[in-house]
Amino acid sequence: MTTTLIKGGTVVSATGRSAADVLIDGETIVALLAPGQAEAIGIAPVRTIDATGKNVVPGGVDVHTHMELPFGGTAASDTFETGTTAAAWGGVTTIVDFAVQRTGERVQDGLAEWHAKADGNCAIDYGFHMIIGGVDDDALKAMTYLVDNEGITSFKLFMAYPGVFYSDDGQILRAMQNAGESGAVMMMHAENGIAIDVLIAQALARGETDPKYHSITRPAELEGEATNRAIQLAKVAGNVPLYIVHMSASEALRELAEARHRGQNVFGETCPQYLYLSLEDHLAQPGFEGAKWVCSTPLRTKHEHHQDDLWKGLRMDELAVVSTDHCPFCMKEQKELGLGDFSKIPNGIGSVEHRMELLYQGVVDGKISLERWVETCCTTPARMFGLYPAKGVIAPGADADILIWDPNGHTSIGFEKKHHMNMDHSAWEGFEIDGKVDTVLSRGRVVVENDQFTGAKGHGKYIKRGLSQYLV
Ligand code: DUC
Ligand code: ZN
Ligand code: ZN
Repeated sequence: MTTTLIKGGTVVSATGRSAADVLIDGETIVALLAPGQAEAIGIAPVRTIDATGKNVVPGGVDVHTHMELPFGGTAASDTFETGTTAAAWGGVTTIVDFAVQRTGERVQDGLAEWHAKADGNCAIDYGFHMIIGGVDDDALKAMTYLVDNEGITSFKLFMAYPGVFYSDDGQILRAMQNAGESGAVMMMHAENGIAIDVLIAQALARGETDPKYHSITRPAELEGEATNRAIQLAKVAGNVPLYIVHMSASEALRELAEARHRGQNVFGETCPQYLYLSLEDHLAQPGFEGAKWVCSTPLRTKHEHHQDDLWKGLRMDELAVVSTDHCPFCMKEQKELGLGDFSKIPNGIGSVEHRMELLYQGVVDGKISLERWVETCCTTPARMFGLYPAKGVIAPGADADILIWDPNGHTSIGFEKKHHMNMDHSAWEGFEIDGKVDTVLSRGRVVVENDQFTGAKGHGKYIKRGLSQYLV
């Protein structure tokens, strides 16, 4: 077995920080030692990594990615190989991607398709949630089977995208009741897609075709309304655990916070794009540029304090998790499908590489604490989705998934700067981060060091997840 000692750093967890050396045996963390103790008790590691002046944190856990997702007549441009490699570059050591059951298809076939895409191709560990695009008796049975046998313990439904992924309220209720019985978490894309489709048709009829209309036709009220409806349905289904994905609007956050204060078992996730980007500064850029930032839920206006509310929600634990909803598309031949019609622009932004960096800037800017950075990006996502304590924590027995973060380093994000996702642009062009990914370990293997990727496709293993640790 190879022993590695990460020496001299500050180990940061969700609850505090301390000077400690981390001893790794093979793929596993075996001890946290007082500084210098390893030498004192005669441990001679094969490899020593000097982390002096650096933060030693759990590897990032991004529980919302879409590698190779077929969408809008094309497919997300990152493969499992390119996407997980980019994730590693960004200090992420686990992703949970969404396998898809399309309407009319068998759940197991959708899952098999995702395994075939990912198997042997991932640079870091991965799990799957399952999108249920057609809730019926067979799908409900399959959901229970997946929880019991396949390590898939969370299911995403859509209140948006009628005719594609959409579930009606009856289907949602049935799926939630099923999840209540099997112990699964229901994940919800909460936007009123039926009303949105009316607004889209009306906008196009008026000749409003630019990318900015993507946000204008998906108003914050319709995110708030759908969020409330999902919360009420989950309550009626028996206080089933509900996780609202990619929250962008104050209206929706208010519904979430009220339900949490009432004691309901509901959790929220936001993404870096909603914390930093806006309708005016990004989506409404001249010409077709704004297509880079077409995603759903959409970027919101900067004049209605959505971003401030989301940061506050993160501080106050109204929002539990930051993920990326990584769903990259190139401008050429992909986003371009929507030239002259914003509703045909494939929805998605590529961010899997930058979440740890962007949220760390929130620490520097005083928006969240260092510990909350670890909690929202590593520990809570791992606990929420049954990956803990193997993932999301630096503790004896945990997988040696570790990010050594240099708070004195600097990262310039941009297509010609730091950018490893399979895209022809960066949605984060020009972002400057006061900190830097220094070294990344995935199950004891160094996968990034000295600005080099040293991992390999096939190193990443499929993880059968357990039940959420937030069930009550
Ligand atoms: N939102 C996106 O932006 N892309 C993929 C699916 C989704 O819900
Ligand atoms: Zn979604
Ligand atoms: Zn998504």
